[in-house]
Amino acid sequence: MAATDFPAAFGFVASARSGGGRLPEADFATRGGRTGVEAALGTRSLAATLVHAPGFPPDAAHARSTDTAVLLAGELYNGDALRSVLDTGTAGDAQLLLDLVHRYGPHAFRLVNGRFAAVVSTGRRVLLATDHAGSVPLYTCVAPGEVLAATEAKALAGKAGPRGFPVADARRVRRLPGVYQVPAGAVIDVDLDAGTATTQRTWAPPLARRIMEESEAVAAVRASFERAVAARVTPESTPLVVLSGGIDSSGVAACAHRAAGALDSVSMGTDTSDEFGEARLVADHLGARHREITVPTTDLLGQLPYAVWAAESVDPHIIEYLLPLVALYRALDGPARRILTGYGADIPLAGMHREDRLPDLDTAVAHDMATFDGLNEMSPVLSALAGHWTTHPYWDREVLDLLVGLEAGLKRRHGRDKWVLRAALADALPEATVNRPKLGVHEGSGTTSSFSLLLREHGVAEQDLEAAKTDVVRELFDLTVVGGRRPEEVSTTDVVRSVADRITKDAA
Ligand code: IOT
Ligand code: MG
Repeated sequence: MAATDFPAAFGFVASARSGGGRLPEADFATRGGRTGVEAALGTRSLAATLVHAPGFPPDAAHARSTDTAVLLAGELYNGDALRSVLDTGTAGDAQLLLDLVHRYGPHAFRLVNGRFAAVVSTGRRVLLATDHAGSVPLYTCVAPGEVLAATEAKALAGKAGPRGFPVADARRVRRLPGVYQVPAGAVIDVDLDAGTATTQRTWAPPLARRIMEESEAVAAVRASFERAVAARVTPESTPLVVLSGGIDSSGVAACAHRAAGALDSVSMGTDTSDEFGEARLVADHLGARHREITVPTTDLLGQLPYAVWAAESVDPHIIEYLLPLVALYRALDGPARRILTGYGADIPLAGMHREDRLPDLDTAVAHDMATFDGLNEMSPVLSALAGHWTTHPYWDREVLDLLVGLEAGLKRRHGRDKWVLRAALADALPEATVNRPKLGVHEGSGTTSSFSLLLREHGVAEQDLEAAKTDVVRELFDLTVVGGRRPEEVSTTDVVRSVADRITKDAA
């Protein structure tokens, strides 16, 4: 492991104030070393606690000039392009952002392709910025004279109260009054004295669709995707891919192997269900060093509090997708890893949408692109609770723009779902992998069915299952994110029992 294997910081809690600095302390799910940093900027200050890979000081995560300071969690993938518009050769992602902000102001963030959350204190203004996908969640609490910001909502629990000003266009966080989530692809621009804020969008999903020749589309997808994977692989270490053996993660594995010259892969299953054979086929084909991890189903459901604590999401479907991954990240022993996933490929390609009609397929794409924000399904905290850093190449800004914008007939073609992706990766993978139908992680691991079974065992009727799952996830959110309970102190069974009792009483 080397310093450059990881972003300089995974997360932060920050305070931008008029007056002297106040170093904010907070609880995080993100594991790592903590370093306090402080910039005095004349009559203002920016102070923060950064969470980072242990043993590596987060120097590249903060930068300052006389009147401006920048904090960054995460990483940038188009650093070379960004440097090309500056005269200086800068080192470190935060310094690069600082130089860009000097040149472009808040519009700097329109140029960046990355996985990050950032805070900038400049003049009387505080800028709070997310990447296009909001893939590193960012929360804030604003009052005249002080802006608090953190990459986890729980870090702001109890810090806002009634003094939190409303922030236009930002999402309120359940049961945390005064705490708001910065939208995906946005810069919130706060006037520090007044505590007022305006939001500027730096990215929006394309609404138009491009018509392309088959071969042109296939080549464009392959080239763009290879670039995205290569940007996420570091020279010093072997990448680890979480591999189901489906086309999405197998494509990541093939390109990561190509970019790094070596590959580790890992596949997760439960005692009821796994995709080990399908993943092994791909690992053998690529010559990857491959591992299989089996998590007993009761352990898996017992980790629901961790999934909700990490994701800070109250969507039960999303939690079912994320739970097996959280369990997998927690089961990885050994040193911290840089992990690539195939997560998110199904959204621009409507891979979860099992039907042939193109109008419905494009409706699904448009719907999912309009509703992903705030679900936190790409949050780095899901793995950072076990010290690992994840990145999702299908949601690279360039790949995503391309995939979303392809006309639906390239996504469903020749009787195949995700056709353009399958064709783009055909020469790099076994034929059986290229043609394999979609199986969601929640299905492949049996998560959805075992969660349903647990509720039925507690007396929940079939028609109440969805509502019960929603209530369980909300209750877990209220306990761990709002209430500050550690996930190891929270019992899935107890929460399921109390939700089931309430629902069966209501039904009686
Ligand atoms: P799925 O596509 O099955 O899994 C997402 C990623 O998790 C895979 O690409 C792979 O990297 C990893 N993974 C899945 N199963 C395993 C396994 N058994 N072992 C190791 N790694 C595994 C849900 C889903 O079907 O995941 N995610 C969709 C859709 C999200 C919907 N969100 C939304 N509409 N906002 C996705 O696009 O990833
Ligand atoms: Mg997938």
